[in-house]
Amino acid sequence: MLYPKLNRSRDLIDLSGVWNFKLDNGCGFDEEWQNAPLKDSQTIAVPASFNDQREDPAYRTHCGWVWYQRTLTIPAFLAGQRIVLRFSAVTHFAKVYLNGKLLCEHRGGFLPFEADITDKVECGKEVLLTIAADNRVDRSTLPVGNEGGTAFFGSDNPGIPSVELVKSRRAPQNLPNFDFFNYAGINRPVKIYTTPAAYIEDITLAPNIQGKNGMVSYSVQTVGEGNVHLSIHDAEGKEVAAADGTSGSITISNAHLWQPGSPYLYTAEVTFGQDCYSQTFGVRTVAVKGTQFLINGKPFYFKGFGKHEDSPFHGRGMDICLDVKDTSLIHWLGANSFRTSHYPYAEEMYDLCDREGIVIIDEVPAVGLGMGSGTDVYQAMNIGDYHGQVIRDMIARDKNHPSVVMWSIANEPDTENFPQSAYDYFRPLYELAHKCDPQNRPVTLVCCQNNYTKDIVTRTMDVVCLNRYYGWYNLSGDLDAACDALNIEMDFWEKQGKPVMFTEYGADAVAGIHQTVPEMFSEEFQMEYYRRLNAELDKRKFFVGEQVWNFADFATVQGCMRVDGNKKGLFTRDRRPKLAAHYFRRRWHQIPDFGYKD
Ligand code: GCB
Repeated sequence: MLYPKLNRSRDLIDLSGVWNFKLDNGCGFDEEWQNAPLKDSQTIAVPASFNDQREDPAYRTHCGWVWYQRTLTIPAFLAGQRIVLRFSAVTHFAKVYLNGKLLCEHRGGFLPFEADITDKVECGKEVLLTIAADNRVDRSTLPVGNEGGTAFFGSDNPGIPSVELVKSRRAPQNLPNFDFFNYAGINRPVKIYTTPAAYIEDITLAPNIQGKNGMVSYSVQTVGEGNVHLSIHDAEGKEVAAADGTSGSITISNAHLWQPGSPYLYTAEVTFGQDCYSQTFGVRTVAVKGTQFLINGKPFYFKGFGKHEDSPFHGRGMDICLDVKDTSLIHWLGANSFRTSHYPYAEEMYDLCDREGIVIIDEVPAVGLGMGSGTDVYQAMNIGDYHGQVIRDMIARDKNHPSVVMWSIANEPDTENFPQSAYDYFRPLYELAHKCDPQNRPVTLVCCQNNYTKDIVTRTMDVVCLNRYYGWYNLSGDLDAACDALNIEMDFWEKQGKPVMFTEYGADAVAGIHQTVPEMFSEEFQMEYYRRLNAELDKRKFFVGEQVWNFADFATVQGCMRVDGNKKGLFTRDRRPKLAAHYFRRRWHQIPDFGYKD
């Protein structure tokens, strides 16, 4: 799916701003709120999560539908163009109405959807746009909610009659089976774009390297009559290659490669009849060979983090200034990569990373699948087809980004209790991801700390990605024991003959707590934890990356294990460095992107 752009054939209207908003306590659809201006509405910023925008506690605890509304007028001069209404993400389920009529619906809170409204609006005439968004998470959503149970890190000791009774009486609640606040609403931009009647629907570019040249397979999907012309421009805007036709292969002589730290971008200028579109791309390859992760044929070492889209006031709302700041901090640290834990991020971040030379592991919102449920979720949950659709949609959206080097098809599913079921569930999804990707990038699944000897899924991935908390959730505070246990597990992985990396390891540190003798929750302990574990990881040649948990402190559901959110950040939520950030800054500037373990 193409990102909406303004150019000589396409107009673009951004609907960001202050909209009308109302929480629905159950009567919105019966009263048909979509048909008329919302009564007693409140103002709300779009894009942004609604949850932290007002002091009403219901904005944090609401479970169900919320309504957004505004009027708009498509300019009269756009008559004759094809007009499309596009949502970059509405969390988690959306129904869109134009003048009270249902235009489209979309399941899933982290990927774009759009609807052709050419025949639904009269240019020059005002229309009422209403969006109903559902923030509920349950066993049919990704991420997964734990209806009937407790939220992640919630604690209800079973069997206490008064507790059980109160739970059975209380109104439905969102009980996320994941450790980040369930920020919801119109989290990303809403835009209208136009195209000519015959238009370019999609562009796919798959680069390869042959000697000094770049070979780019391309295909252009179009609707309507016309001829496709494609012209490749270098970073200075000079044409370096050209071709005609909807698909083929094109050679860039003496190509500049895209690589972490040196992000050279080409642009494919595509024309089709009256329409045109510019798609940037990089010439680079990604492959796994033995125990190495290769970018452009060279062994790459991941230095970075799992992140979240999370910030004060905006919640999970797209914040381009924060994205720029975060990429600046990534460079400041000497890091080179992050994982989009635990959902695909806003498209703008991928563009930025293409330009900044930062590497991304791109993850679907499949988090919370089964952990703690005690049942075979793979049999009990009918979610595989939807999970596959989300993988397809994410790859369709992000396939052209050179920054994306690996797909993650889940975070911490249960791979231990029902190993065969887990394997039967994930194997087709792994194969699907490979099949969908025109660049055939490596595919992984991020595995929870578990009995790794029973887990038969993780070891079948292209890269073994481990979340490990030795010294924190296990062997808490005892770093000697943590290192011992880590080494025992690493001996196991060494035998598997795959590249292995940490996609999470970490310790909470409350900024400002200092100790001469480091204990848990102090900044000193967090730093010491990393210093000790890294010394062990450095001894392992097959170990290809350290992504710490987390880049910055972030909001979570309330719970007795969380003090004002998760405090495992190297930075505070407002991006102030903790001691561990300074430690990693010293360490990572000395570790090269390529050839670290040679
Ligand atoms: C994990 C999860 C992550 C949590 C983290 C923690 O394993 O993948 O979502 O936030 O642990 O801090 O507990």
